[in-house]
Amino acid sequence: MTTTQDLIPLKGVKQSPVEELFTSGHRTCQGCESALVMKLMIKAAGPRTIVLGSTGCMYVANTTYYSTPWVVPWMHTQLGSSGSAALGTAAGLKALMSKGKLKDEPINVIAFCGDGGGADMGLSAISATLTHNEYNLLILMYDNESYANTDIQVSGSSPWGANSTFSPPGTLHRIMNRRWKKNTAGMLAVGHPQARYIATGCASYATDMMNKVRKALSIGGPTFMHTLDPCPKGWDYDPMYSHELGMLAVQTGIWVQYEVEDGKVTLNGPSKMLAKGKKRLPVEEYLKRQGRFAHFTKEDIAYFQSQIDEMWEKWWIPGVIPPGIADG
Ligand SMILES: Cc1ncc(C[n+]2csc(CCOP(=O)(O)OP(=O)(O)O)c2C)c(N)n1
Ligand code: SF4
Ligand SMILES: [Mg+2]
Repeated sequence: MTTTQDLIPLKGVKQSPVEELFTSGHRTCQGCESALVMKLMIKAAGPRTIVLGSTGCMYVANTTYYSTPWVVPWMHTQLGSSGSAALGTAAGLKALMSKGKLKDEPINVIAFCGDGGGADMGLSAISATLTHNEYNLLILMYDNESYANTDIQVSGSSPWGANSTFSPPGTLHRIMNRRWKKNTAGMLAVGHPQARYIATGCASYATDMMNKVRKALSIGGPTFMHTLDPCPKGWDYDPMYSHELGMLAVQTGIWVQYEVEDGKVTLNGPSKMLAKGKKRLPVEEYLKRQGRFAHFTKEDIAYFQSQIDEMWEKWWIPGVIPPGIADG
């Protein structure tokens, strides 16, 4: 395996590099947390990085004709192809270096995808890539919980009951999306024992997120990260509350922060405190702040809360391994 960069962990936000590699020139919505994920991701990775991105808001709004915020080399790839694009690029670099056609140095390869592109359409390519442990790369799935770029259609990562253009509440059926959010990072961690690093993050906890990017790129082999990104347009709230909503997602226990390193699971930050017994905030605190849940009745909120309670009280590992897997 080729070597990786040794990206040291940041002790705090003050230690983060000043250099901006995702700058002006993008046209994402005001308050877009996915854009913040891009900014933090490349800040953590540094200039010797190639970024690949599948179709979605972070491609379309970031590469409007003749304008781009990317300072590093960047390439678009098809909606379901973040896995294959990352693998092909890492393999290409390795071949060029071994033939002496490119200077032999560690270059980070990051491919990002949205939840539509990663949790749904490109899942098989990501899975295949996570089995090729001879290549170094990171696939980062930024999850705004919808197919946002095509006007907020429901995805396998959308929350139960959320209003979307494909699941609008009606008089006959108030809850149109009856599927529970897919457990993408957990599924990939359990299914790919040779992948050395799989983690979840949220840009509201910037240092934690950046350190996870650094660890994913330094550890070697194919790695995966899943971030939860508040999206003012799709979630229907004032853009000034993005940061707060990310924190609420973690503090209510809806979103669990963890990393799986060489098969060992560790819960991080507030999620670790919740696992140790700190009181979770009521889920309603998070739901009532977003227009996509405005049609929820008291019963709907109670149902949502019961599912989160079950995840924290009955799952083998909250947010990662559901109950029943080892029963019997
Ligand atoms: C194969 C294919 N099908 C459909 C589309 C249309 N399309 C472009 S972006 C997009 C939404 C992608 O959603 P997601 O991956 O969650 O990224 P987001 O837009 O939310 O950032 C869709 C359906 C496409 N580009 N390619
Ligand atoms: S729709 Fe959501 S994800 Fe897309 S640019 Fe706007 S805030 Fe960002
Ligand atoms: Mg999306």
